[in-house]
Amino acid sequence: MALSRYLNILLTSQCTLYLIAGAQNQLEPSPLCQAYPGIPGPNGAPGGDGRDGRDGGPGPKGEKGEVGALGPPGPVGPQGPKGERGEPGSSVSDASDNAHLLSEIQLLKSRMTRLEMASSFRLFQKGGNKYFFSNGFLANYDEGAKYCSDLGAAIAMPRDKEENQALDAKFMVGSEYAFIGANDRQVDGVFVDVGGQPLTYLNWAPTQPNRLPNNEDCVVTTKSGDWHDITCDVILVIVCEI
Ligand SMILES: [Ca+2]
Ligand SMILES: [Ca+2]
Repeated sequence: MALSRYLNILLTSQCTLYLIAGAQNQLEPSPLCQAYPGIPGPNGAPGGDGRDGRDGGPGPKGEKGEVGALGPPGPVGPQGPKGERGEPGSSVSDASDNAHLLSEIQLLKSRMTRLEMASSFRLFQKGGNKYFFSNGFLANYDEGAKYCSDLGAAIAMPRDKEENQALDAKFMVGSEYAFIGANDRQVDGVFVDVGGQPLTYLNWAPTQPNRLPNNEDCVVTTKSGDWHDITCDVILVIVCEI
C-alpha cells in the first residue's frame, strides 16, 4: 500500500516537471506522465453525527391512561327549563293515616307478643276482649299487682259480667279467692281500680262490702263470681289480664 502511494506521487511530480520545462515548445505529455488509475485508498474514519433529521409522522395512539383525580367543581350552570308538572303528592291526611297505621301495627305487634307470653301460662282464658292468665303465683295485693305489671299486664279486673264469668273457679288454685284490681284505700267505701278510676261494674256478694274489721281495703272474687272486700295483706292466688 505504501509503495503504491509512493509511485503515484513520483509520477505526478515528473509529469509536473515536464510540463514546466517544455511549456514553450511542446505540449505532448511525457511518456512518464501517462496517468493510470491508482489503487483505491482505504476507507476513511467514520464521520461525525449528521444534523437532526426532520420530524417524523405521528406515532400510533397510546393505551388509555388511568383515571385521574376528581377535579374541582365547575361553575353553576344557567337555570334549566321548567319541568313537567309532577304527580299529585301525598296529602297531609295521607301522611297522618300512614302514621296512624304504623302506630296500629306497633300496638298489634306488642299485643301479639304479650298474648304469646300469657298463653304460655298454665291457666289462660279469654273473657270478652281480654285474656286472664295465671300459674298459681301466691302473693298479697301489692306484690300481685307488681307481679302482673312486670309482665306487661295488669292484675285481673273484670269490667262486665262476661269478663267476671271468665275469671271462674279454675283460677282458684292454692286459695279460695283471687284478688281483683280494686281497692278503697283513698276513701273508705269508694272502690276504684289501680288507676284510681271509679268502678262501673260491681258484683258484690250479699252483705259486701262490710268493711270489717275496718281495714278491708282490697277486693277478691270467689268461685261463684261474687266479690268481697278483704284485707290487702292476705296471701292469695294472683291472676293477671291483658
Ligand atoms: Ca275499706
Ligand atoms: Ca268483707
